[in-house]
Amino acid sequence: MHSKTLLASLLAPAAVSAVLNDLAVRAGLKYFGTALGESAVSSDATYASIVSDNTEFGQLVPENGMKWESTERTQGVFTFASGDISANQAKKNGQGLRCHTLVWHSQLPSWVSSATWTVDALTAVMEAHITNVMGHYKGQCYSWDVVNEAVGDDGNWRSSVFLTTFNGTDYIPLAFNLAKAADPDTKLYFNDYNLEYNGAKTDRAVELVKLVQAAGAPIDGVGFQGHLIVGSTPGRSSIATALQRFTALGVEVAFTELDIRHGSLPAPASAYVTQGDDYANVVGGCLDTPNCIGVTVWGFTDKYSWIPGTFSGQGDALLYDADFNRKAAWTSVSSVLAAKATPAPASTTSSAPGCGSTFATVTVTVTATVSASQDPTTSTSSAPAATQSHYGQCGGIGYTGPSNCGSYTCKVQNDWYSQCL
Ligand code: 9MR
Repeated sequence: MHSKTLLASLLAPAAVSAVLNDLAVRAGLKYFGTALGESAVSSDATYASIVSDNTEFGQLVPENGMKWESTERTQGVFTFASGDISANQAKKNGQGLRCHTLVWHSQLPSWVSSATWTVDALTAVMEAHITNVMGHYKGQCYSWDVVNEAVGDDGNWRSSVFLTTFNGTDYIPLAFNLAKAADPDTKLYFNDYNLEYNGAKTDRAVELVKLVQAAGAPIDGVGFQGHLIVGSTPGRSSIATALQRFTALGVEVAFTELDIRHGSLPAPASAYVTQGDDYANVVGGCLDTPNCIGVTVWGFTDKYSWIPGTFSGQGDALLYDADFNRKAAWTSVSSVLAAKATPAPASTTSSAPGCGSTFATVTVTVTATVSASQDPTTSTSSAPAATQSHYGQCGGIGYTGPSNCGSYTCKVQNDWYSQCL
């Protein structure tokens, strides 16, 4: 069923110009995804149509709908209407789902954050929350952010009702154990920001993974949120180095909330080019890291972003502008993905996101004749003149495959990628 859905969407006219997830999958990632704004998707038709396109975004994460204040604002009363918006969208559109988040000091209702608890009482509260929320979404989440932002900006453990009550970090392995019991088949993540700089905060996050592992608790992944600033974003190899400190511990990594903001607005035109370079470095660092499994942007349009409300005068951090035009940053991301993407072979099985807890493998059959020059194991000398298939690559820097699209037209998507449309 999902194969048919995906195939239909690949063949639908609306899909032809949207490529980020397609390119990401062909470059070896599981997905390119976005946070979904729960109110924008129901009030803005343009937003809804882009966020529903699984060739552009193969994975969704609710921006707010699954947080504690959304799901259990009153103790013992669970509401899933807001979280279900993303889950239902993902299901309907054949997209994967990251689920966010369970144990976090922020967006925590005051009945949790302001009370004084014993360890036993707070353990029971955590267990009820994790069991109910994960139980509701069981089988739907590729991953859950079990613990969010447990490290402070200075590299010390972040102060919270959890750290205070447990008089230390025991709440962290506890949360992972509770999560495993609630849904054994989802990936369990620690998620935090500013890990990209490889400083004291990154050191502490490495320690966190080790302490969970040493406690015998399960941890599958670390999310690099990636809330970064134009011109101050680390370079590609530095990003890869930071990511690889975690993959060396046996966990996967992903960018989970990527946005790169201008420090002041209006920004000069040159800053939008720099922003594109910064995005390319982040995505490139992930591509350079085996076991960096995907990239999720924290929204896709500057029309809706948390940044101006938090950092006054800053913003324009996303891939589409406020009028839904693709920015230089979109082209940079698509280019860096396309540079690593393998050309579509004659008949291929490609990994694409599915509706369940994993990214399903679907078979996409295309009718391309693959030229010998596309296959590094084959001599090019006797290659027949080839025709690329509908939606296949037909040009771009470094591309050596067929440029003839037969009855279709080869259209330039960016410097690195032209496509038969
Ligand atoms: O984008 C979210 C915004 O709408 C909320 O008001 C805010 C509340 O803290 O949370 C934002 O999302 C955060 C995410 O859940 C965790 N990492 C930082 C994100 C940006 O603040």
